Amino acid sequence: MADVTEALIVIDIQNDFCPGGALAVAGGDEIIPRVNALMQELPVTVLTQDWHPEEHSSFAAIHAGCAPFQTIEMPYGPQTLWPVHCVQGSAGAAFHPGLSIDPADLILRKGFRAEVDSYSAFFENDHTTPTGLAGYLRERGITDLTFVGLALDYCVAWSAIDAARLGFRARVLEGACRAIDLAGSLAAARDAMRAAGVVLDK
Ligand code: VGL
Ligand code: ZN
Repeated sequence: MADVTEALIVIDIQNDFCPGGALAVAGGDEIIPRVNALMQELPVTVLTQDWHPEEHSSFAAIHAGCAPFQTIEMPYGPQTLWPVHCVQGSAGAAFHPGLSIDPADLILRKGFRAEVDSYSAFFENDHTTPTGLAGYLRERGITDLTFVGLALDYCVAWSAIDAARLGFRARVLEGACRAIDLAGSLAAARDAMRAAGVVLDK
């Protein structure tokens, strides 16, 4: 078999991150046709799915006196608080109906521990608890990763930065992403990605 070294990593294209969802990213659904086409071009596809328990610590609603989009200090560092989203088994946590699921080799769920969030597909927000994705990719001999999905400035950026730090070649196709852009988060994420050696592409 020819060596397969490339994978497409599709981050969190779920109903709650698309228009009408609990944490809607503007234009989130617009990227879906291109993402589906990319699955046909790249030999391996991994889909990630934000998958929170009902009382997840990233939800503003469980912190007295806190509002969504405010940042608080957690034992593992600063954490932005979000509206309740992507609750396990809910319609909002389901993949957008337009997204192709069948080409995926692996569907990786993340954020399922109540006490810690997980933006990155590789590590929880404590930056140390692995999801297992790096091991999966390495065992398959995959070295080159292309990231697309939602949201560019959170889960896509954190995933791509971790990938680069772990020694993968990491590329983000910005045209196949949309951002939340909270208080300069998009510009900061772009800077951090470039500094980590992530290639930003159209
Ligand atoms: C995300 C905020 C909270 C993301 C997930 O997929 O970018 N953002 N949970
Ligand atoms: Zn989340």
